Amino acid sequence: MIKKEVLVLKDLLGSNKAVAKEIREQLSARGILVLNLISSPGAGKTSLLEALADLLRPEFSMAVIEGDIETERDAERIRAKGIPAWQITTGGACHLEAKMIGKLSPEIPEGLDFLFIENVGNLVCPASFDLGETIRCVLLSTPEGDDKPKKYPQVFNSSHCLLLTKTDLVPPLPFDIELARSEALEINPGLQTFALSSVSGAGMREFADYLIASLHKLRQDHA
Ligand SMILES: Nc1nc2c(ncn2[C@@H]2O[C@H](COP(=O)(O)OP(=O)(O)OP(=O)(O)O)[C@@H](O)[C@H]2O)c(=O)[nH]1
Ligand SMILES: [Mg+2]
Repeated sequence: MIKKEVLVLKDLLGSNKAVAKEIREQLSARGILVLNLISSPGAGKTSLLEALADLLRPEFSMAVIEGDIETERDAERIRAKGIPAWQITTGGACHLEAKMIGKLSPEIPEGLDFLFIENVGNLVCPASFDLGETIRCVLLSTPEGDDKPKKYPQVFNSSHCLLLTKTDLVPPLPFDIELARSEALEINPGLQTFALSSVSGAGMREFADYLIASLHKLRQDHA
């Protein structure tokens, strides 16, 4: 029984990987930088996107795919900023899968610069599912505690960048930014790390510049 379940999971991950590869190839060839944002519920993913919208436009265009278990609320927040957004409601599933993104691919407009995918709030399951992103970002917010990288290593290990969010709350919160950063880097020395706040704006320009540089690199690589 256990062996059968393991085989089904292997099969699911294998077919997800194949679809993700196709999405990455197609969207990269179109010059679109795809980002997958992963975090616990409430770490600040939608707030980050709202703040980024102000920094990236009008020079760059962006669109957002929102993943949630229920409600259209996050997509409505993004649309209120004048940004196209699609909401995927999983009805209980704790992560997005590549086939869900694949279904939306034909609707993604030509000439788009950035496609952000906000995953379902969960620090565990989304780590196993490639969505065809070029950059995977894990967000860790200061109220969650600086011990999380060592406790949930897979998502830090599989990400390209780490965003330590809500830095405006330190102090009074006893979150050690350098400890969280160094423990995440022990797990994955290649991580690009940023400490930022969507509320105060601290660190946001640096992150936006990283995104813009990554977009230029993607286009050079696919020229
Ligand atoms: N102080 C502070 N609060 C923030 C910051 N970013 C987000 N918040 C608050 O944190 C709460 C959750 O923010 P969201 O952006 O909705 O978080 P999320 O990760 O999108 O949440 P889910 O989609 O439900 O997983 C809201 O009350 C935000 O106002 C920040 O940089 N500083
Ligand atoms: Mg959200």
